[in-house]
Amino acid sequence: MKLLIIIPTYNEKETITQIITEIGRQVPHGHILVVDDNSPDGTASIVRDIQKQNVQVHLFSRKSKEGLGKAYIDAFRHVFKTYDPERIVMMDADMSHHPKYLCDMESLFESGDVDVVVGSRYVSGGDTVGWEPWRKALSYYGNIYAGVVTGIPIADLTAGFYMIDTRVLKAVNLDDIDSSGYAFQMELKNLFHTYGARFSELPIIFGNRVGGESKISNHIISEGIVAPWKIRFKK
Ligand SMILES: Nc1nc2c(ncn2[C@@H]2O[C@H](COP(=O)(O)OP(=O)(O)OP(=O)(O)O)[C@@H](O)[C@H]2O)c(=O)[nH]1
Ligand SMILES: [Mg+2]
Repeated sequence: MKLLIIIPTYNEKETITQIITEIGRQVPHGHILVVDDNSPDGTASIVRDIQKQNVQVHLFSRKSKEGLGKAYIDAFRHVFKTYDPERIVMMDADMSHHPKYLCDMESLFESGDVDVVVGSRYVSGGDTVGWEPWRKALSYYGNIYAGVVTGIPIADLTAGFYMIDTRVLKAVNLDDIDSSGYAFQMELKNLFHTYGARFSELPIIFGNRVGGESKISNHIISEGIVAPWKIRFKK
């Protein structure tokens, strides 16, 4: 398997069909693994229906919602054992990370000198559209703050859209991560950076979710404020 796209879901029945269809259009060779935390809205049963028509769609059902970080780490271990793809994509289910960028991410890999491509809002050509001004400012200044505190040379440290060489993901110690949300994204990038992974940031336009509800909580925001200091002291 060359490419496996992991999509974590919690109550994403409104967008899951759209994102799977669009991924199929953009990268027909890609396999998709939906990692669902027993969504009460029945997201998993929609995926099971899609699986009847599409053998490239897979489902990993978890018992309960434990946050994005735990869902991804559990899924990575399952993927290493079950599929072992050449490259892994991490992306949200709500169409904020548009599948049209997947081909460009793959092209960046073809050069042979990239291990991790990050879909970035904060490099030239990238942006966020549809967010309220407070959220845009929180994300923009939050990323500057995180960059200064951690020293990691990535403009979008809270980005959740990646294409990763599986060898790099296998090489880092995922047990080092104990957070979710924005903090998880920063900790994961820190592991790649410490390992010496070669990054490339692809400019993306991050759109507002096209349906369903945000899972952001005050806990996720406050964890994100503390995370850069935890990373700095770990280094
Ligand atoms: N499996 C799983 N998925 C989750 C969990 N929390 C969030 N997600 C998924 O992670 C992705 C990102 O969550 P979002 O709520 O979209 O976070 P966000 O994009 O920062 O916030 P919005 O812009 O408001 O959508 C979505 O696909 C969610 O369904 C969780 O606890 N378990
Ligand atoms: Mg979202």
